[in-house]
Amino acid sequence: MSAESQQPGVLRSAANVALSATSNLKTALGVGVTAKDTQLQQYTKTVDGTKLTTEAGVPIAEDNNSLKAGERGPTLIEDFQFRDKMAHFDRERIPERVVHARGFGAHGVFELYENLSQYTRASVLTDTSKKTPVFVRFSTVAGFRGSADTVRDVRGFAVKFYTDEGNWDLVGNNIPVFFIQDAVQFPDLVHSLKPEPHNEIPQAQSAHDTFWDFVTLIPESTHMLMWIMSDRTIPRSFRNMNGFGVHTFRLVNAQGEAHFVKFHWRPVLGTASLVWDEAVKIQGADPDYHRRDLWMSIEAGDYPEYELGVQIFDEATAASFPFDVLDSTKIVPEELVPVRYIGKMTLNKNVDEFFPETEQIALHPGNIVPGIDFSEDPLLQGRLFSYTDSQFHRLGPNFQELPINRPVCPVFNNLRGGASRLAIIKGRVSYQPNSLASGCPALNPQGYRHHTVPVVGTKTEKKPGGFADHYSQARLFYNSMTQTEKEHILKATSFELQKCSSLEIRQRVVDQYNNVDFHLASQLAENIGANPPAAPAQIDERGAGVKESPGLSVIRSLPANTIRGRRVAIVVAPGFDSSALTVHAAIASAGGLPFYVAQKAKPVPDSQGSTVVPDFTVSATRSVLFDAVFVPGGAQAVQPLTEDADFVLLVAEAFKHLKTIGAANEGVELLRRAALPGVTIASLNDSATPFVESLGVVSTGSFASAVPGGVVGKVASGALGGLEGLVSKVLADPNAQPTGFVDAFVKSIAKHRCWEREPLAKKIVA
Ligand code: HDD
Repeated sequence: MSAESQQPGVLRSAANVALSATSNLKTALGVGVTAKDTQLQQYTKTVDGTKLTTEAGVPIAEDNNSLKAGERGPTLIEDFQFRDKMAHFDRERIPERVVHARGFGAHGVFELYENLSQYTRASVLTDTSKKTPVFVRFSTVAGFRGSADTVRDVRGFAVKFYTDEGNWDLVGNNIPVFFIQDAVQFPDLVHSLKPEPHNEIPQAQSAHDTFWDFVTLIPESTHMLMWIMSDRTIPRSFRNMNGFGVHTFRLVNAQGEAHFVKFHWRPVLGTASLVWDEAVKIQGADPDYHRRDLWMSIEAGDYPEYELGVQIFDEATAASFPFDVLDSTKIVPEELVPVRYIGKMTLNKNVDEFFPETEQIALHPGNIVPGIDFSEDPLLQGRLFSYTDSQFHRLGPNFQELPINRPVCPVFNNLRGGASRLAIIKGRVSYQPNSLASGCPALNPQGYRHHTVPVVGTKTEKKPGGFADHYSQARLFYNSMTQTEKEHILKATSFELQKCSSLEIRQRVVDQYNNVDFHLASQLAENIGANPPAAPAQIDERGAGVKESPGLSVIRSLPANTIRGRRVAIVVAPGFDSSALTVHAAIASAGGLPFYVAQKAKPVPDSQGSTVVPDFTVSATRSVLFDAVFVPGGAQAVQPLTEDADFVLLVAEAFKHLKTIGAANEGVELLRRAALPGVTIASLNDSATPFVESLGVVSTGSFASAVPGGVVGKVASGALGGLEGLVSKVLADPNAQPTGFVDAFVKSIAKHRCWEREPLAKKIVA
């Protein structure tokens, strides 16, 4: 049974059954069975057909009533079953991660497209025949374990590669830069971001005084502030999110030659975000929105995929850049070093149990393998201490022995003892060098060697000179945004600062932002009651390396050619017409997820007498949980929908959030009732026009006019076969022009949002 179908108010439909059948089929075919899966099997138990025992294996006859002296008590301490059960329960929780406490993980495989032996001897990056098992944990940074998924925050994107030369962890974020340059400031940064210590408010928010107080006192945060105030920090899903290793690392080849490298992850489904009002509402409608999406897509066999990219450059090239590649507040623009996509990660298995896998996974940027090395980036250097220390605290000294952390290659060394040690190692030797065990475990000449780097200079706390440019790349980021994205940065910052009580801090943000853009700072001042800057700040922009980098903009980079994973609500009431089935089939055939939404949790008959089983009732869901809405026609079907405020809200809110709305035949009446600004619904007229699209609203030609961002349409019954072909054609070729309603609807969904509609959407009350 899928996770979603277990939720109250969520019904199990034929579509869901089909999805889990696919998943079972994949499992039966052995897709995703890796060395790590086989290893984990040794520790995995199922309860089917078993009988209850204590942890000591003693069979249990009574578990619901404790042992008492007489029926009316008191309870006896000799009830070992009660004592053990209670004592274990009392210790079920371990310290949550001090940052990135809320996370969600999955297993998968990494496959390499091209051999990088010119640069590295790491087998994971040189052997294209290998399928390296991986575990990924996505996370938010600030919130506690129980916080909501869609808060504005950086997302962790941490991958453990179980290579045959040991574990390599790429512990990155969905943003390629960081707030600070030196790890010594990390505790201060985190203290400022977390809930304030006196009252532990607010939860999972940077919108409060202490955060903005701190970041306005450290100008190196400016670049990252632009990123976190952008829509990158409210991703649509983990499947629509980039990942970055952030730091510059080194690749070292078999000859001992080193190159610098930056790591990137690119989601195959494209990068996409929520809009802010939607993100806020999802926090209430489904706090598990991101984890549920990941879980369900894997259960459905629609495996999330990410391509691994590298930017490789030598030290001389690095020296020619106007910024320092050891500074984690800087990117290396793609225009200077293009990203080469060298492999793909596919997430194909959900965990069997959250705690032993996702909670106990111990990720650490210090876990590297021969052929990969660190750079001298002071932020990275500090991380190398913090993570092991953190794992000792959370999981104890033998955390590497936990099943999820075990490498898939042999492990032999002279570490011994410590709490909860598992390995039993024969013999009396636990030191090196030794002769009593013939020198074993012996040193391996092919083993890890640190790359030799000449070091000169004076012992000092000073930063390198190149770390002093705090604004040129912040400007590069801002200037690379579309107007829509610039407005979102302004709105997000204005929102956050309205939650800051200190006028002095608000003013400092305006002054800091003036180093990025005069207009942005002036508008911000206007919004938050601060003084506007007197004049633009004079900044030497050459430090950025390039003037503009379109790839930094999500809107400019979105490949508009897939609806995979997009959720479409099809509203149905008794008597709905056949367009619902046509659209349902077309969405599913294009890899989208169609769901029937009805008034009641019982089968809904269509105009021909057959029925569909609703997936959701309208009162138990909300438009924010879908990417598009479709309203079929049907003479009797639409009238009750127009009289139910929940359905009217479903359409109005989808419009506000710039989503595609489709309506066929009488279905346009629900759009009329929602009073969509800028949308004029003409009278019913069976004209030959196949559809009208305007601003993401698509309809049968005769019903809608001047509808920004939507589709309304009339769908000929029995036309599914032809429509299916058209749908795949418009998705394969982004320039293909839709000729029918369904392909226009699907193509509009693939665009994700209709940004042109935003000025009108502001007018809608939803
Ligand atoms: Fe960190 C967890 C990413 C700087 C100290 N960090 C953690 C996780 C991610 C990152 C994704 C969660 C891993 C998981 O899912 O278990 N951290 C980053 C990135 C950074 C960064 C991309 C900057 C480039 N972190 C950073 C610094 C320090 C830490 C400078 C300390 C000096 N991070 C930690 C930690 C955590 C952690 C306290 C919390 C629990 C854990 O490690 O396992 O050690």
